[in-house]
Amino acid sequence: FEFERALRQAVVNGEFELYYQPKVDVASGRMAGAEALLRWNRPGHGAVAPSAFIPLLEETGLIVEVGAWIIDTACRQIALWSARPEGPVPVAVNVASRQFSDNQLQHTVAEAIAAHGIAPGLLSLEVTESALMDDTERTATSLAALRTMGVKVAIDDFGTGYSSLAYLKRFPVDVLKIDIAFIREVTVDPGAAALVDAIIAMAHSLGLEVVAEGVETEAQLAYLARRRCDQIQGYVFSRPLPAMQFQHLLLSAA
Ligand code: G
Ligand code: G
Ligand code: MN
Ligand code: NA
Repeated sequence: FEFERALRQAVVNGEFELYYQPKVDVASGRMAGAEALLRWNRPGHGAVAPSAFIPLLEETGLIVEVGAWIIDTACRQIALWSARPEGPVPVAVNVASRQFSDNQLQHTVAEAIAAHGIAPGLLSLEVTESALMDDTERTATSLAALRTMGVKVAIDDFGTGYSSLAYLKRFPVDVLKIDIAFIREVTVDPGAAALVDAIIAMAHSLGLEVVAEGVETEAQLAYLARRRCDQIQGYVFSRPLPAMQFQHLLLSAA
């Protein structure tokens, strides 16, 4: 409970920070965007592991308030990078299922886009399969409204959630992100490789882009390039970085 109180204070005290992990276009090798990842610098404790506080933010519902801060902060960063010669940079933020539950998400996103004057297509939302399944009607309505605004939608951790693919028709999306578990095995397990091949083929036949997550080795990267995966994200290129360091990388790669 002390931890929960500290989390509530963290919002007020500005202890949260967004890190940005590059997404790289496989064909050209160029940076194609970033995923924003939440970090908590807890005074007296240092950086708290995301796995130690993000689930709690979701369980307590604090993620709705923190999520609004995340969306606003990402949009401010998009505006800053859009004004630079090495920009613009499309940025993806993660959205938890709790953020769909009050129908406020569209308004939160619309306000942030307007406040910072960004092109809506530079923002995308990453939603896990299980979050999509939590409250299907409401989530489908929200996502449709967001896509009408021009915001992009990605399915995160694809392949780990539900076996039914029917929802790909129900939730019109733009991007599939292949879960790290498949990428980890892709060069050693023929079964994982077959699944990765199938996901890429299916995504492309549906007109979706595919991003591979958690790419750590040159061998994984080479495999994904042969299979025409669109983008990769992972330690092979870069860890998540503070905004300034991301910007330096952007400049040196330009
Ligand atoms: O960042 P990794 O950096 O360790 O993140 C761990 C987990 O926390 C991942 O499942 C990631 O999707 C989730 N996560 C990271 N940042 C955010 C965020 O801003 N919002 C939500 N809802 N989840 C996040
Ligand atoms: O669940 P989601 O995909 O939103 O979160 C991405 C998570 O993956 C973050 O925790 C991020 O730090 C982590 N990550 C990013 N690249 C790599 C990688 O190459 N290897 C591993 N093990 N984790 C990664
Ligand atoms: Mn994600
Ligand atoms: Na993921």
